[in-house]
Formats: sequence, C-alpha cells, structure tokens
Amino acid sequence: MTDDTLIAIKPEIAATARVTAERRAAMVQAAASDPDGFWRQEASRIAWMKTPTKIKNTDFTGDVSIKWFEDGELNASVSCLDRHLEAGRGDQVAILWEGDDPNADSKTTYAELHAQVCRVANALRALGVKKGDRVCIYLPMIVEAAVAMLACARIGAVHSIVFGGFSPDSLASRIQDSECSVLLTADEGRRGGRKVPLKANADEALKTCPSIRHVLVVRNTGTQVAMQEGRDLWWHEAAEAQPATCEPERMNAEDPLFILYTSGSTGKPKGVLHTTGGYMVWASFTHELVFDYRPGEIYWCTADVGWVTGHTYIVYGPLANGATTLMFEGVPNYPDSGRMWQVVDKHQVNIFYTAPTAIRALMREGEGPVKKHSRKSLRVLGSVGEPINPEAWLWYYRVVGDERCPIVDTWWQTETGGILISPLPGAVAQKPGSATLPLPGVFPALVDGDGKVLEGATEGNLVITDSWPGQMRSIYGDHARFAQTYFSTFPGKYFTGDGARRDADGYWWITGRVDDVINVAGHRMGTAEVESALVAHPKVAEAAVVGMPHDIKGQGIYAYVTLVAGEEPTEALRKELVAWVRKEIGPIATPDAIQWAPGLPKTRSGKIMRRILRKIAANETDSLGDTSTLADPAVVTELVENRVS
Ligand code: 6R9
Repeated sequence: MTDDTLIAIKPEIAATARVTAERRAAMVQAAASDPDGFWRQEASRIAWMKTPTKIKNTDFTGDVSIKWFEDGELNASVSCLDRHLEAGRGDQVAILWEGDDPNADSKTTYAELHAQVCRVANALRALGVKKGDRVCIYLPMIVEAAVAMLACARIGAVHSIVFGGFSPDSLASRIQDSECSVLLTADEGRRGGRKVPLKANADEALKTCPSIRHVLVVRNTGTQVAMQEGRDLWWHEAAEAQPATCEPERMNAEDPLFILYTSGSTGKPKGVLHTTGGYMVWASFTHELVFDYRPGEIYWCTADVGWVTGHTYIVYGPLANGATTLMFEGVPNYPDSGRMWQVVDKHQVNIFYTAPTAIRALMREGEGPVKKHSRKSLRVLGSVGEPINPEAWLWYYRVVGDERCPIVDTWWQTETGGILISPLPGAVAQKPGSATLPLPGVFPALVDGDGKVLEGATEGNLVITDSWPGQMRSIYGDHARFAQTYFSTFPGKYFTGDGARRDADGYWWITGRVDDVINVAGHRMGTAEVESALVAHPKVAEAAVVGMPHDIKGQGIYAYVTLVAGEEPTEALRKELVAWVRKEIGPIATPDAIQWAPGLPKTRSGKIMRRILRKIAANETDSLGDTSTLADPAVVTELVENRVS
C-alpha cells in the first residue's frame, strides 16, 4: 500500500458527525494552546460530586507524577448508571448479551443494571470490602463481569481482572501481587462450544493466595463445583439478600479505579494502575469521538473484559455515554464463520470493533459467510490490538463494510487507558494500514536511539511528549519501576515500546514492538515470561523465545530450547513442553514452534543475540547480519540447518 492511498471522508457521515474536520482542527488547537481550559470543559461529560478546579498537574521527569482533576470527587458507577436513570433512560438497554450458544441472549436495562450493581456492591461491603481494597475478577463474558466491575467501583474497591484463559499459576501471581481480599468467579465459562473450568482453576490458584478471604461464585453452567465452607459463597444468594440501592463511595479523581496486569520485556507482569477521574473522561471522550457514537446506537466491541479494550470499550466508555453495549460470550467461528455477521443482523449493530487477527481468520473463509448476512445496520468499523495489514484492512472495508463504513484503526495500549491515535469517521481521511492522526490533546513524536527528536517523514521509536487524562499513573506497588520502565529510556518522554513511521502527510504507521514483547493474536506476551515457564521444566536447561510471522495471529511464538545434559529431544517431549507452557501461563502462550538448540548464539559476554534468533525463526537466514561477535559462530549454522518450518 502506498502512502497516498486515501479513503476520503464520507459526506453522509461528515454531514451529521459529532466531529467534522473543522471541529477537529479547532479541538487540536485548543487542547494544545490551553489544555486546562480544554479539559475543564471535556470533564463535564462525566458526573462529578465535586467539580474539579485544578485540571492538569503532570511531570514526566524525576519520580514522575501524573495528576488530572486532582481536587474533583466522583464515583465511576454514578457516571455509568445513576445519571442515566435520572435522565429518564432507565428503561433503555444497557447491556445486550449474546451467548456462545446462538439461542442464548439477554437484555439488561440501565435500571436493572443499577439494581444488580447495588446488590453486589452491598454484598461486597457485607464481606468487609472497603474503599481501596483490591478485588480480583476471574469471570467469563457474562453480564456479571460488568456488574462486578461497577460494584467494585461503587464501593471504591480496586478491581483487578484476570482473563479467564489464564492458568491457575498466572491467576495466583496476580492475586498475590496486589493482595486481593475477595475473588469473583463462576463455576465454568463457555467458549466456542467448550467449557472453561474457572472455579477449579481458582481453587488451584487459591492454595497459594492467603490474602483471599472470600470467593463469590456465579452459577453459570450449573456444573457441580466444590464450595469451601466459610470461604465460598454463591453470588446469587449473596446478592439476593441485599437491597437494590447502595450509597456510592465518594472518590477523589486520583483514587485508583482498577489494576490490570500486562506483559513487559521482563518476566513479571506489571500491575498497570488507572485512577478514576482522568480515566473516565478519557473513556467517554474517545468512545464518542472515535466511533462517532450517536445516542440510541447499538455498539459492539468483540474484546474480552479481561483485556483493557474490554474495560474501556465494552464497559466504562459506552456506559458513561449511555450507549447500548453488546457483550459477546462466544468466538467468531462458532457455530460457523458467519457468526459475527449473524449477530450484527440479529441485534442491528451500528458500530463494530474487533481485532485484525479475527479479520484475517474470517478473510480466509472467503466472502460467502459474510455476504450471507445483510450487515445494513453497520455504520462504523474499528480495529485494535496490533497493526492491521493493508490487505486485511481493504477486505474489512470492501467485504464487511461494503465500502460504506469508515474504518477506525485505533492505536493504544493498556497503559494509555484509551485510544490515542485513530481516524475520526467524519473528520479524517483514512489510509489502509495507518492509524492516521493523534486525537486532540495527544502529542506523539519519533525519536532515534539516542532520544533525538526526528522531524518530517521518517521512522523511529514512538514516544508521547506530554500527558493526557487517561494515562496510567503507576505500577501497583512499584512506582520506581513505573518511572524506570516508561520514562528513563528517553528521559522526560513516555516511551510506548512501539516503533512507528510518519509519512509526508503526517500520518502515523505503527510498525510493531521494538522491545521483547510479542503480539500474538492481539494479546501481549513477554518473551521472558514464556522463557521462564520453559526453564521451570526439569528437563530444560535454557530457552530463548522470539516472535515469528504468522498469517492469522500476526505473530507466533518460536522457542529455542536447550535440554539438560543426557535428555533426548523427542516428539513426546516437545508435546510435553507445549502442554507445560499452556499449564504454566495459559493457552494464549502456546508455542507454535519448538526448536531443539544444542547451543544458543551468545556474545562473548554471554548475552543471547535475539536478532539472529528472530531472523532464523522468520526464515530470513540469508540476512543474518554480523555474526563475528559471537562466542561460537558454529552454533548459528546448526540452528539454521535445523530450523522448524
Ligand atoms: C489496546 C491494546 C498494546 C500494544 C501496542 C501495539 C499493539 C494495539 C494497535 C497496535 C498497531 C494498532 N497495538 N493497537 N499496533 N496498530 N491499532 O491492544 O492494548 O494489550 O496493552 O497492547 O498492541 O504494539 O503497544 P495492549
């Protein structure tokens, strides 16, 4: 795709858009010249108990301190629920739930959601949960997941969601790190016709989690599960016993709202901490602008609430804006690969937001399953999670959107709280494969390896030079690591870990991670995490993990494994190691290839040269580059000869 393939703004979208090109230009200008004035006004999009008078107080140097709206007071659940009831929208559907089974669905109105949230909030209070306490959520994609989040917010408890696909070990380490006192889970989850044993996993994890005092269990599939006397309670029994109103806790804008663990370049996942005021403003602002959301529309984000996209764009953003948000329990290819479009037609979805990996998987099935369904209700299409290749972009645009719907390719991260770089449907012409332009109030830049800011059309490391309200505030329990991880590589600037290119029109093209993080089907995975899982196996002496190109998943996991002396590399052992990593981390970390490596390419100082391992995994063995600094260059020849294809 060339830099000048432009997909023009659609006049019919621009005619009624929330933000036109002129309006966007004015916002960009205002946010840059008078950030306090601009964000003071935008803050009014959420409900405050005390309106903030101090707006921005941020410093990217030294210890790093980020505060927005710091004297304001609010409760996130009030912005998402109570004020919609006060505005007479209590009977509007808040959550449209579509089950894994195409015959299962439900509608929850704002009034019903409010009542459910209040009951669970009261139940948590009755279990002794107080403001500032951490509550872990390990739930499938059922309405109770959103209820759990908002119930925590209501009483000022900090939720930490762990994706249902994570293993007992991964769940345990996250509970331990933030010392959660209560766990919210279900008997089982459903996905693609299969059951996920959540309660059994939780029981396994809790053997090493002394901080957990109580477990609330949703009866979801109805299967028999062990209930530990004194610790475990049924969610419905605990909730039914409580009144349907609950006084919301008064929270300072800078009080924590949630923690979400994410992979970095070191072994241990980081507890990304978001606070209340700035995050809520950002969730509402970006959801409205980027999706050009109009009242009454049906909005569907296909993410899981276990990831940040589910937090901001299934729950907090759409509910703050009074939208009807569709929550989908299933997967794109069950019962068949027309499922997404069948759901779009069934619920008359207007805005659809998914990941490139899903688009590529559906693309492989051809146009048939798409064209079988009308999709007439669709107005805006979105993409998130990884770079979308122009071929997939164009298929999404032509086949799914019938060239009618603008595509918003939204670049952001767990750390950024919400979208930072994206087209606005009525304001920015698109280029297939480009996230286009920053939102008002977002200041990206490119720097070279020495931190020198690069101008004009060029490529480099993507940094953000000033704060925005939705930015993470700290790493839970380790502020020094926060400053070190994000602000020390290029002092005074937030480093994203991504590389990017800016073209002659000033459009941004994200090229992917420049650190040891790989992106597997839109899920972030630290190579160090997979390596430590592998070396924890008694037969493994050493392991090095890199990303390799993968047609559907974007990147796959390629592992080089050195066995302890005397162990034989057999097919049975390969299978055992794959199963081992799935058990240690979860199915999302399943290695796609394991290569037996009698030795790894190391420098004389003992550093593994990953650049070479990446090239071998990608089958780019004729461009290995300089291998002269290796302690033993013969190792490379051996690895190239025995590459796993
Ligand atoms: C929201 C989310 C963040 C990493 C990020 C980048 C990649 C996300 C992208 C994209 C290119 C996009 N990424 N969106 N790359 N274009 N539109 O995915 O958060 O799970 O923290 O991952 O995902 O590499 O740094 P998270």
